[in-house]
Amino acid sequence: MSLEEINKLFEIVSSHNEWRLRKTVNLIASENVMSRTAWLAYISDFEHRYAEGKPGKRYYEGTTYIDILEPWANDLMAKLTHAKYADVRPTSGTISNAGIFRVLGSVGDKALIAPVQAGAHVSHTKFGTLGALGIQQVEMPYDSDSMNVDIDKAVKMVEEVKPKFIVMGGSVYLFPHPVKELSEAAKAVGSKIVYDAAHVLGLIIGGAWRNPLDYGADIITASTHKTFPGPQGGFYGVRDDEEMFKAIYKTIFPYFLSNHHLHHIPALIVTALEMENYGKEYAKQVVKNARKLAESLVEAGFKVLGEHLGYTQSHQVVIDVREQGGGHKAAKTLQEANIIVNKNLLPYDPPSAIKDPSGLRLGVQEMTRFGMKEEDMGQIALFFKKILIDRAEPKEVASEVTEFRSGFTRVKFSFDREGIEFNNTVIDLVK
Ligand code: DSN
Repeated sequence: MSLEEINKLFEIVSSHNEWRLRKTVNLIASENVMSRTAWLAYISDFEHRYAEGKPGKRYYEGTTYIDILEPWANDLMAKLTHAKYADVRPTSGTISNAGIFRVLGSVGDKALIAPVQAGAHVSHTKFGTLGALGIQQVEMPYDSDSMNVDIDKAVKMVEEVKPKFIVMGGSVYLFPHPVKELSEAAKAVGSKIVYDAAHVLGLIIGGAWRNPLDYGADIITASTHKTFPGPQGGFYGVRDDEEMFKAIYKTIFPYFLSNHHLHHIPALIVTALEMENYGKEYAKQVVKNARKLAESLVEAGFKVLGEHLGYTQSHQVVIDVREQGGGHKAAKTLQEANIIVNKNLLPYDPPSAIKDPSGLRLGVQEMTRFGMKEEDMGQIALFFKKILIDRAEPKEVASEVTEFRSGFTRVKFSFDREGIEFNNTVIDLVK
């Protein structure tokens, strides 16, 4: 290992940082950025430590401070999501789902899931965590008009199949799944409702998306880094069933985790406190921006899904780019122009189109966090037109995008400018 190699490493890391945090407009719907305050809490010695077991009853010594922080994080997340019990140890939303599915079902049992066309996440399916646990997937019917679960047919399905549990919530997620509408039927046959709020957690906490736990869901599960702008990680909250919570808690460790990632907990607390203070304002702006982006893209000549439903109730906008060469080409071209998006299957695409689907999924949460408002969404739509419809040279548009982005470099809806003193950060102690 030479100094040259280390320098090269830092050059790559700093190029990435500058590219993604300064030069590009990021519209990946599953990402976000932490505030500076959260980031400083994230880089700590907790990164190096073990704390298997429960706060106060660990298998390791040296856990004095994490034993204060972990219950604090659990209590805050429970309060913000209206759960009675919460657990922030899962290292991802999928690990949360694994623990929950393992407790609610056994090999051969049936689970009802939202249709893939209505945005179900791969972990809910036979191709992901559900399949790995040997639980059978029964997909609820899709209604293309409401772009959602077909409620009447799904109620009948619940009554007939009597699944152990029902999973709603999704990854391509414009409109809320019908939790309330299915909850009575679920209760009547003893099925639990699991709601995967990975994408919409920040909107739920900010009051811009209905809270599934208030509408009959038994468990909420999520990742903590999408519309909830925290460190990468997972969490779950149980509405009120203590026995169920205890069973899931005992399953996450040791079945799906040994150590959890302690360093994410202080940053999670900062983000949760930011959401408690600024979440309402942030979530409202996210949804306003998403609608405005959809309308502006239509004005610019794009086909945006869900027009008859007002395009979106979330942070996402979904567009059909077949006329612009398909999802694969459009996403690559936008990247050359410093706009980062992901290609996505649309409800009418066959699964085989995964490598070159018809659509793009866009999310406005990160740019909203950096302070963009409705007029900025109009500008983004104009960039899309210039690149994908007018076919301007993407590399030439790239500098215009970076110039535009230079007006949005500070994270808003955070404590970053509240005069917090940062003492004994790792950066101070290891110098
Ligand atoms: N793959 C993530 C997303 O982009 O939605 C979810 O895990």
